[in-house]
Amino acid sequence: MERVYIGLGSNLAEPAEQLRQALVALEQLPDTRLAAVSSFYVSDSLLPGQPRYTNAVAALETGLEPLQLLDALQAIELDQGRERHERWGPRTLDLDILLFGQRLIDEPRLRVPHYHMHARAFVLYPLAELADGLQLPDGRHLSELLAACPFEGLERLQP
Ligand code: A4P
Ligand code: MG
Repeated sequence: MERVYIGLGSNLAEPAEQLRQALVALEQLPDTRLAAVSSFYVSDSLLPGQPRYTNAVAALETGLEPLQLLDALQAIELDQGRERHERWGPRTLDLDILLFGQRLIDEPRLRVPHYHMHARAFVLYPLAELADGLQLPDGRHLSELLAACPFEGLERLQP
C-alpha cells in the first residue's frame, strides 16, 4: 500500500456537499482506504469572475497503480456531473493526485507531484494538517513551501 494525497476542489453546485460526496466515493475505491481528511477551506478562484472554491486534501492508502487511481478519480468527477468546457473553468468537482508515495511520474496523462501544488495555499495548508513534516520527492520540505506561501485569503471552515 502506498500513501497518496488527493486535492479536492469545487466551485459549483454546493461545493462543500460535492466534497463530502467525493469523500464517500473515495472510501469505496477498491483496494484503498481513506486514511484522513483535512478541514475544508474556502478561497477566491485563481481566475477572476468565477465563484469561490471550496478545497480539501484527503490521504489514501492504496494498492492501485497511479493510472488506475487516475481513471477512478476521473470516473468520480464525471459521476458528479463535471463537464469539461474550458481549461480552468468552473467545475463541480476536481480531483488531483498531489503526491503518490515518493514517486515522480511524468506521463502524458499524469504528472506527480501535481505541477502547481508547490505554490497554492489551498493545497499546502490542508496538506499540512495531514502530513506534518512531509518531504517531497524532490527533497523539499512542506514547511519550506508553506513559509513561502501566505495563508492570506484562505478561510478555514469549522468542521
Ligand atoms: N493530469 C496530469 N497530472 C495530473 C494529476 N497529478 N492529477 C491530467 C490529476 N490529473 C492530472 O485535468 C486535465 C488533465 O490533467 C487530466 O485529464 C489528467 O490526465 P482537468 O482536471 O481536466 O483540468 P483542470 O483541472 O481544468 O486543469 P488543471 O490545470 O488541473 O487546473 P487546476 O490546476 O486544478 O486549477 N482556485 C481555488 N481557490 N481553488 C481551486 O481548486 N482550481 C483551479 C483549477 C483554478 N482556481 C482555483 C482552483
Ligand atoms: Mg484537475
